[in-house]
Amino acid sequence: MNTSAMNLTGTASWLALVAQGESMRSRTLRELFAEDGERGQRLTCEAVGLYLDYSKNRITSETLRLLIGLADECGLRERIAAMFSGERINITENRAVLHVALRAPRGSSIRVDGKNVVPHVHAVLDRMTGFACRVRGGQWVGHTGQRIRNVVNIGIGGSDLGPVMAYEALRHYSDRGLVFRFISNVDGTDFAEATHDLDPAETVVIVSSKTFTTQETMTNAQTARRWLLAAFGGDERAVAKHFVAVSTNATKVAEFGIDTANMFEFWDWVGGRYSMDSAIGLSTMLAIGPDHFRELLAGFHEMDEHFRSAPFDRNLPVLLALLTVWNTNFLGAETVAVLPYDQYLKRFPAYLQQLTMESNGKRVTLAGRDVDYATSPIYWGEPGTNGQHSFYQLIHQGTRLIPCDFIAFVESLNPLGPHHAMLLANVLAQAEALAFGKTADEVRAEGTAEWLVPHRTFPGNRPSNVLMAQRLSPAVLGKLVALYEHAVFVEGILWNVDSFDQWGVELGKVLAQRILGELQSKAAPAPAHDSSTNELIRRCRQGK
Ligand code: G6Q
Repeated sequence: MNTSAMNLTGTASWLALVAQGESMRSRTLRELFAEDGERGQRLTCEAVGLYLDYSKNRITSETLRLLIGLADECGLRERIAAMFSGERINITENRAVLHVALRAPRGSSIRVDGKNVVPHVHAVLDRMTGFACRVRGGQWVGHTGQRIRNVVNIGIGGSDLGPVMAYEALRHYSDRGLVFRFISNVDGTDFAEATHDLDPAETVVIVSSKTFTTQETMTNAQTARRWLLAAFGGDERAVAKHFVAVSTNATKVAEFGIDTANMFEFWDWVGGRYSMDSAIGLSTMLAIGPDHFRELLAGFHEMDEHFRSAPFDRNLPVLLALLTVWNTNFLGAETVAVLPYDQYLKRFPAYLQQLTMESNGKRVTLAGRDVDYATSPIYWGEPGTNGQHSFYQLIHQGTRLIPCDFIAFVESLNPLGPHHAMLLANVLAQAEALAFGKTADEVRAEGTAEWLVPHRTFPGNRPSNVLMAQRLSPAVLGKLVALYEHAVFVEGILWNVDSFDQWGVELGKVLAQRILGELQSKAAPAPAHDSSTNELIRRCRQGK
C-alpha cells in the first residue's frame, strides 16, 4: 500500500517506467502502428457504454503492464475498497469520501461511522423530487401567486461548476418553459446581468452552499434577498416562497431567514467538487426533471460499479489515470487538453479544471513530505471544432507535448443536415493528425517550395485519447463525470496526495478579508503590506 513511508520514485515499477520512458521517447506512433496492425482495436476499452481508444498514446503493452504494476505497488485495489467502505481517506479534514453513496440505489448500504447513509440520500432525493415536481407543475407559486418561471442558483466552486456544466450538457432534456441563471462571482456584474430581465415574483432562488459561510455566495444571497424584498415592499414573508437552500449547515440557513423545511441537505462526506449529484444538483433536477435526474445518478452508479470491480487493464478510470501519470511523469507533459466535440459539453473543461486541479494540485504527500515528482497536470480546453481555429496550432506544431482527451458522440441530439458528419470527421482527423503528422518528405512530395517545407511539416507523435458514446444522455453524462472523478482518485493514490482537501484556497481568502477592511475603512490605513500591495490599495482607495 502507498503509505506515508513509501517512496514512490524508488519503487521497482517507477524505476522500470523511467527506463521505459527513455526508450519510448525515441519511438513514434507511426512505427508503433506499423508494427501492430491491430493496435487500434487492441489498445481500447469498452464498458458501460463508453468506448476509450487509447491506442494513440506513446505506449506499448509493456508500458501498460508496468503502469498497472505501479498501481498494484501503490495498493490501489485496497484504496478503492477503503473509499467505498467509508474510511476517512480525506486525512487532513478527517472525513470519509463517499460521493459514490449519492448514487447508490435505494435499498443498498454504505456505512459512515457504522450508520447506513443510503436511506438519508434517498430521503433527500425524494424531497427534491417533490419540490421539483411542484415548481415544474406550477403548484409552487411565488408570494403573489404567480407561477415560477425563473430559477437562479447562487453558489461558487463546487456549488456552481457542476450545476452549470450539467445544465448546459443536458439542455436538450430541459424544460424550456423555465429560465435558469447561475450566479457565482462576487463581482456585482454577475448578479446584475443574471437578474436584470427577471421578474422577482416569478423567480425562485436556490442558495447552494455546503458551509453557508462562503463570502461570494452569502453576499450574492443577501443581494438577492434585497432584490426580492424590494419587489414586495419589504414583506419578509416572501422569502419562504422564493428562497430555498442546499447546505449541510441548518443553523446558518435558518439565520439567513430560509425556513429549514425548504432546505435540502447533504453531508460532510461529500466534497464540494464531488457534489453535483447531491442536493447541489437541485437546479439540474428542476431543469431536466426527476426521472432524468435519476437516470443521471444511475449512469454515475454504473461507472462506480465498473470502477470497483473491473480488472485494471479493462478499467476505464484506471486506464485514463495511468495514461495521465505516464504522460505527466514519464514523458514530461505538463497539461491535458479536454476537447469535447459536442456544444452541449462547452462547460465540461471548466468543470474538470476544478475536479482535477483542486484535487491533485498538491505538493506534499499524505505524510506531509515534499513530492519529488510532478502531480496534477494543468487541465484546459474548449469544444471542437472552435478550438481548431484557435489554439490547436500550438498542439500540432508548438514545442510542448499536450496530451488531448477528445470526447465525441456517434449520434447528434440535433441532427441537422451534414453538421454531425462534419463534426465527427473533424475529431477523428485531429486525433489522426496529432498522432501521425506529416513528414517533410510528404510535404515536399506535394510540390511545396523548399523554404516552406519546415513550416508545413507536422512532427506528429502527439498523444491523445478518444472517448466515444452513442449519444449524450443524462446517464452518459453521469458515466463521464464518474469516469473522471475516479481517474482523479487513482492519480491521487499513485501520487500519494490528499485529493479531497483544498488548503491552497485559504491564504487568499484570509488576505482578502484583511484588505477589504482596509479598502472600506474611513481613515487611510497605515501601510501594512509589501510596497506593491500598499500602492495598489492606495490606488483603489483614491477613487472612493
Ligand atoms: C470544492 C471546494 C470549493 C467549494 C466552494 C463553495 O471542492 O470545496 O470549490 O465548493 O468554496 O463552498 P460552499 O459550498 O461551502 O459555499
